Parts: sequence; C-alpha cells; structure tokens
Amino acid sequence: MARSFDFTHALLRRPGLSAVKGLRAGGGPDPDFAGLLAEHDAYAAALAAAGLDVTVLDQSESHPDSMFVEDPALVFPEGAIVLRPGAASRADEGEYLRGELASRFEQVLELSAGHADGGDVMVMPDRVFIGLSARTDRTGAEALARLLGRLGYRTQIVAPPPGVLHLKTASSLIDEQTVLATAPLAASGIFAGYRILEAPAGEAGGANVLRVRDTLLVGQGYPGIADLLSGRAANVVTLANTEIAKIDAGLTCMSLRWRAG
Ligand code: CIR
Repeated sequence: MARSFDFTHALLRRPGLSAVKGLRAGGGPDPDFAGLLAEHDAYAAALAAAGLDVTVLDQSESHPDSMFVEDPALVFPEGAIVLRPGAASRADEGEYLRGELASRFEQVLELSAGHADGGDVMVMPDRVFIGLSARTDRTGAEALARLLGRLGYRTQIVAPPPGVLHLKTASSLIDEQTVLATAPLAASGIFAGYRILEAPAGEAGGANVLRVRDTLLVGQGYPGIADLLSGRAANVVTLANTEIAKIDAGLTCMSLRWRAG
C-alpha cells in the first residue's frame, strides 16, 4: 500500500529575476539571484534523485513569489484544487497555474471563498490539517475542508500558535506516525496521537523538511535536526536554503507533489 509520501511526480516553477523581491515578513536583504537559482536547481535534482518525475515550469516575472508553487494549489491522486492565496501580491497565482493543473488532473476544483495557502495544508496519513494563519482565514479553511471532503479526505482545522508564516513552516511529516515540530507547535496539542520530534532550541528555522518516498530533504545548518532525523528515512539529504530563507521559504514550498494513479 502506498504511503502518503510515495509521490511519483513533482511540479516546480523556476524563479524569475523578480523572485529576489519576494515577500518577507521581517524585512531583510534580497536574496542573491544566482544563489536562489542554484538552490532551486539542487532541489529539483534532489527530487529527481528521490525517484520523482520532475517538471520545471517557466518563470513568471510578474509573479515574484510564484516559485513557491505549493501555496496556490493542492494536488492529490484524485484531483487538484486551485487555492486563493492570502497575500494580495499572490492572489492570482492560482489562476495562473490552473492550465498546468487541468492538463495533469482529471478534475480541478476551485476554492471560491476566503483565502487559503497550500503552506498551511499538511497531508497526514489519516487526515489533512488546515492551519489558520495570516494567509489562511476561517472562511477559506472551511471552504477548503468541503472541497477536500469531495475528494474523500478527512480534515481538521487547527490554530497553530501565532508567529509563523504557515503551519508547515513550523512542522513536517516525517513518516506515517511521526512529525517534526517546533517547541510551541509540539506543545499545542495539534499533533496528539503522533510521535513528535521536537526541533532543538535555536533550530526552529529548520522545522520545515520534506519527506519524499525514502528520502528526507533537510535544510543545511541545523545539526540538531539532522541528528534527530538520522535513520528516519533511508536517505537524509541536506540542501542549502539560505537564499530562499531570505524570502521566508523552506523546502516544501517549492514543489507540488503527487502520486499518479
Ligand atoms: C511568501 O511570503 O508568500 C513567500 N515569500 C514565501 C512562501 C513560502 N511558502 C510556504 O512556506 N509554503
């Protein structure tokens, strides 16, 4: 039986030059474009090495944050959902992606109310968590829960402790029973019933990791997290993410991943 992270395909979008002007909550310097591209290339190569069929779409200069394809859509073997990202500058990214989804999925559903970012959606083996955030409001979360129900998924709307961009900024699926979470999220009770690995003090920034088949992709510079995850998957691969981190991004945001039926 396929595990929830036994993906076969990934869809990415190359960063354009405008990506260096991507949104960031805390101000801070622009990322270096060559560095951003190198991190993106290494990420695409790591997904391919993990066994995925990887497609990289052309960049969009008019959508600075569009390399973070995870936020404007959700994809499942049963179909795709076009979301309504909560940041004004990202609002039409879902529409921009719709054609690509329609050519790959039998059904494409549309979020029609409120706002929701894919970064707030965590697909677990037994349910889909939808986190409320500055990008995902209750109207959007409830509308999304109805759409996920149509695709056959059980959902749970959760309110993570404030201060993070997305639910998955602070937590990640490691395997069918296990999550990695920052201390506040670990203490929140959201993951009751799962085995929780808590990100060590000072390493909250590394809590976004990506499980793909037998590989775990982990950000560079978090030795405690690397230790914690060692042996949790056949391959634990460390990737540089200093440039994407300057625009508040981690490893899950840069791809849409699904298992083709
Ligand atoms: C943004 O603020 O929307 C982008 N600069 C970063 C998006 C990161 N996406 C994610 O965590 N899913």
